[in-house]
Amino acid sequence: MQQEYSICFMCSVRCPIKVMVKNDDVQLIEGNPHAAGIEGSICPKGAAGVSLLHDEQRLKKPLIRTGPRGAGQWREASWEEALDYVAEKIKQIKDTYGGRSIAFTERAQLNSHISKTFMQAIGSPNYFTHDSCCKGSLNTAFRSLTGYADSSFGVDLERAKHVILYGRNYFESIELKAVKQLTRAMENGTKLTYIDPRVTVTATKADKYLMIRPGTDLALNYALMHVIIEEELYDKEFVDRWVSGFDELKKFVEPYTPAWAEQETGIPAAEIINLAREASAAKPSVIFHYGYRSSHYTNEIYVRRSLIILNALMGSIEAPGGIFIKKSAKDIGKQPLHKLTEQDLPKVTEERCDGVGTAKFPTADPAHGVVQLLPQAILTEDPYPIKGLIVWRHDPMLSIPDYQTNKEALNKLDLLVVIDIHFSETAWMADVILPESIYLERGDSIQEVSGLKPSLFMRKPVVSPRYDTKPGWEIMKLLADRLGISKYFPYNSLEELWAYQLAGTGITPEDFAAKGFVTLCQEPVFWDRRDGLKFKTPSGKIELVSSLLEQNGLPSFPAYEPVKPPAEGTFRLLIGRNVAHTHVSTQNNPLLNELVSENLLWINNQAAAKLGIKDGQLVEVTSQRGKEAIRAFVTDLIHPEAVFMLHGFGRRVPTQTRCYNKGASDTMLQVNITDRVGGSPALQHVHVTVRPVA
Ligand SMILES: Nc1nc2c(c(=O)[nH]1)N[C@H]1C(S)=C(S)[C@@H](COP(=O)(O)OP(=O)(O)OC[C@H]3O[C@@H](n4cnc5c(=O)[nH]c(N)nc54)[C@H](O)[C@@H]3O)O[C@H]1N2
Ligand SMILES: Nc1nc2c(c(=O)[nH]1)N[C@H]1C(S)=C(S)[C@@H](COP(=O)(O)OP(=O)(O)OC[C@H]3O[C@@H](n4cnc5c(=O)[nH]c(N)nc54)[C@H](O)[C@@H]3O)O[C@H]1N2
Ligand code: SF4
Ligand SMILES: [Mo]
Repeated sequence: MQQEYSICFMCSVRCPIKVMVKNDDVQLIEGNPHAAGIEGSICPKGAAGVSLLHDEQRLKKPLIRTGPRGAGQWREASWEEALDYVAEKIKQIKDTYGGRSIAFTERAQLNSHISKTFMQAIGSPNYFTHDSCCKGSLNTAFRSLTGYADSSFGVDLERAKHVILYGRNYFESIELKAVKQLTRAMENGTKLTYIDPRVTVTATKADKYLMIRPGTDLALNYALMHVIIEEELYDKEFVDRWVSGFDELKKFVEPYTPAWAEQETGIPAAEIINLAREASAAKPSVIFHYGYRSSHYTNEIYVRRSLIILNALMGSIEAPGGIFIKKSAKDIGKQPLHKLTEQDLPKVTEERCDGVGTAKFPTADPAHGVVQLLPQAILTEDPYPIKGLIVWRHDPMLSIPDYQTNKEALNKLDLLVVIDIHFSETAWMADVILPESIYLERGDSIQEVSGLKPSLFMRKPVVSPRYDTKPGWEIMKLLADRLGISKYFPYNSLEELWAYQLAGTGITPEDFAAKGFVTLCQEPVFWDRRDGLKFKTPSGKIELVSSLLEQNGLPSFPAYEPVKPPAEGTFRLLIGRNVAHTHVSTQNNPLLNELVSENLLWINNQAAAKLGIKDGQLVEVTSQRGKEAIRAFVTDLIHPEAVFMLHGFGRRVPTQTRCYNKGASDTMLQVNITDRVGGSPALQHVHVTVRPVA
């Protein structure tokens, strides 16, 4: 049996793995025993990579649509024919409407520098990632306060004395390393406070669980700041040195007392005061976790800002056991990996179709765009027509709220190309499907992981492709060749791509053989909190009164306004993930489908009793956008104002037989509204009615 090191891709956390291979087949997948923090462990999804490899229902050959969109009529094509077809259509659209009329969307990934290069070379500004729908508002919150994107921050769970999680459901919506670190820390006495309208697995592990009324976290945080400032519990030295706008904050939070917040959140004032005091007692080794998914409400950016500000008040930024700025290779004086985007590419001056980076949407991040605005841009042709869309490792049909509108938008395109491994709902609408080899069958661009100890990780093929599939970097190169832009893709093989990235670093692919990764420094790097912090704001400080916001006429501290509560007889629809599934990717995986084959509607027992709903009964959930059937889970573990379902079920693609029509789709019910400052969709701004199905 061979042993190979690579990187998992059953979700985009990308844990380092060890794969046991025999006769060109995978026997077992485990965590990489050499990787700090992981030490050999793996999650259920990671282990189920074997069943993805053997799945007969994944995409096997390029397909060209023969019937109406969404009718499921295809013919198999050779790669030559499929790529020629796509290139010809791109040329036609480009000639008629200009390069800007081609959009591209992907889940940000290791090869994103290739996708960005492709878009720039064809002259389009419309490169999107999934990011806005995940954590766009968190990104803007971080940039508004520190000048850094959210991806530049990490949490030092291992050394923290007190961790406070706001719906950051670590033990179900996992990052393996963080789960291990938090568990170890708790064994050593770290305190965990968990705040969620729902009793999750993480809640059951916490020292203190607070059931908050959905959508009121901002009220809680304003009251916490009120107590921390009034009782002078903040880190004065840190605030004096690194924070600007403190006096404005002090004045602003004055009216937001714990008694006021109790009315709004349902959390007793005494608990709020207690939390402020306990957290401060642990400072600076305390983490007010800023969250991961930040696509809940329209005030999301201000919720996320309030969490980051709480850390600033605790002085926990760049303190051991606090939140830290990730160090890149460059930060520690090492040559970073080369990216294709460093080349002298054609300048694209057109404005983006979502308005990001212009006066229409000045605060969201143009590096990602705001992808949930794409369906409207396609439908209205405002500011100009979008006629072609390339989708790589993303399922916008399900990952952008409001399924029916997404469908209308995709229907309007002249060209929809999907690069996936499964028949996603978006692939089902495509003109051409280009099947990618799965992560066990392909290599990708080498990954530079920033952090306290920056390192490089390598994904490499561990078995040969089972079907007529190709790696995405090769697909992009073959398309580029046909579009006359191949000079920007100076590689013909994985080895050449790696060599391009590694040039001048002194590191070779062989250096990854022993452990699967190369560490660029041995000891964790913290910057000096007295003098060495490097914030990227105009003032070089953490700007509570934000230059980014104020320059664009937006407030740094808007007066608290409640998120619209559900009317009598309706519920707020909350969503989330669980440990057996990745978003919309794994519901059809043979093993994972066996673990969790449908989602349930969590509903409060008293609310259910009023509606005559019994545990396990089929119910109909209706919103202003759609209607779905799902079985009820009647419980006192959820706030009475809310119902909850897992994302990713209620699937409509019949060839995915294991998950077809199982459970309900949140996307079908959601409304597409955006936090116009932060950039995330407000996925939980939807109110639903629930009734038993006889
Ligand atoms: N309605 C609703 N929308 C949401 C969310 C929600 O809870 N509800 N959650 C949001 C969040 S937090 C996120 S991160 C996003 C995630 O949104 P997505 O990125 O769309 O979801 P995923 O399930 O990660 O992956 C999407 C597609 O990638 C494909 N895929 C998997 N591996 C590979 C591969 O190796 N190569 C290729 N080419 N394709 C592959 C899968 O088959 C799937 O079709 O959704 C966001 N949008
Ligand atoms: N197993 C698994 N792990 C994953 C992923 C996956 O797909 N599967 N995806 C990864 C990705 S991309 C992401 S973004 C993260 C997501 O990780 P998390 O951000 O932890 O997100 P969710 O699973 O979306 O869970 C959100 C939680 O927020 C709670 N919540 C809802 N409304 C409120 C509210 O108003 N206030 C508070 N305080 N809580 C509320 C919900 O009840 C739910 O328990 O998970 C990552 N890890
Ligand atoms: S969390 Fe699980 S599925 Fe995601 S990368 Fe890590 S092992 Fe793979
Ligand atoms: Mo996410």
